[in-house]
Amino acid sequence: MRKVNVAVVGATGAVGEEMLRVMEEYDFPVNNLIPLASARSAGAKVEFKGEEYTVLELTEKVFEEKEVEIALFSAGGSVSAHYAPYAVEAGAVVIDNTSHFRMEPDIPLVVPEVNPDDIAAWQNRGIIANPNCSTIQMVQALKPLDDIFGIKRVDVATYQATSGAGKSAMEEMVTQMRDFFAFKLDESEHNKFPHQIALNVIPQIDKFMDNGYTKEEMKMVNETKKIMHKNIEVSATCVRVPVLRGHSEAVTIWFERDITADAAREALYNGKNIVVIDNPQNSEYPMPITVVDKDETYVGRIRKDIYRDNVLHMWVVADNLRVGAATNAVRIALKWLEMES
Ligand code: 25A
Ligand code: L14
Repeated sequence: MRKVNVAVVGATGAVGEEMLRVMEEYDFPVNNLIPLASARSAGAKVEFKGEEYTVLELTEKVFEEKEVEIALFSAGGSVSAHYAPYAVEAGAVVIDNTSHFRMEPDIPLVVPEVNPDDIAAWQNRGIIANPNCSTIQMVQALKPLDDIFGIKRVDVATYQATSGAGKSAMEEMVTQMRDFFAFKLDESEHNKFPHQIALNVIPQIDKFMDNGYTKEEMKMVNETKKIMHKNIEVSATCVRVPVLRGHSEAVTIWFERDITADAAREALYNGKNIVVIDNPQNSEYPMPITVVDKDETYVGRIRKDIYRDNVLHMWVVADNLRVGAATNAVRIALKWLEMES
């Protein structure tokens, strides 16, 4: 595979740091690595394949100056909105982790295990969007089931880690835990979350919309349909839990055809980048601590509905910074390279 110049925008953030690690592990064919962040971090060092790289400030001109061919963006929606067009103008393909471009009809929204062929539409605007973390792990587990049994409807409740909201959100939770043990929790601050997150559970991620759902919940609704090319009914309740890393989901699926737990397990065993851990008698099922640093999506607690033969329940867990962000972006980049070379 030919070697390319790769920029990581947000290289000092929770997802950006993970992108460097995943590219290293996948032996991504990097010619020159260009780590970019805000002026706050310019001059900082990051390590990649045993070498030190200096973080540069993100500017409108840097993509052209450094002859960037692939630009991985993970520095928030407003940063992508402003700078992605400059990267495209300079001839790079942008793989964007934010929600900014996802629902634009001419921009592909890709999970390589589910809709790899959509990458070809990168030509339209020079941009490929990376879905929301909770959506990625869910559609990866839905795909092998949909192929055989036909999905009509999905009801999901998420248990989302603090790292989804970035590094400073993880720090906020750890600070509150420290304050708890110093008997100072009532003085502890919260900026990243609408309430204290340590020793708590918050049924709100992102802002509320007029229909009573949050933006995060509506992302799962809209993105699932776009990725799966199918008008599946989705209803989501997204909840923040005091976990640093690893999103969990309790998923209820309504099928066109009747299903058994064994048949579902069999289909999932054959799913791409899916690991089944389902031995409840021995208390074996995936948990956030099971999936840290893993590149697969884990499924357990697979069981049929008590009342209906066409309804199944399961538990889906993945590392949100990897499967839900960095790994998916790097897999898109590899597929893009394969197609373009
Ligand atoms: O704007 P949004 O959409 O609400 O997104 C908010 C955040 O979500 C994360 C990411 O947080 C983003 O900033 N994010 C984005 N996509 C994500 C995804 N798919 C995602 N999280 C999960 N899944 P982050 O903190 O992990 O990473 C931020 C990175 O972006 C760089 N950055 C920010 N603004 C920038 C910018 N780069 C260029 N131009 C800008 N205007 C950021 O670099 C980081 O690499 P940095 O230099 O700003 O931050 C370096 C370190 O500084 C700390 N820090 C962050 N904010 C502040 C701060 N310190 C002081 N004051 C602050 N306000 C952090 O610890 C950071 O690591
Ligand atoms: O849309 O706060 O990709 O957990 C992913 C992380 C939105 C916020 C996205 C979180 C972001 C979400």
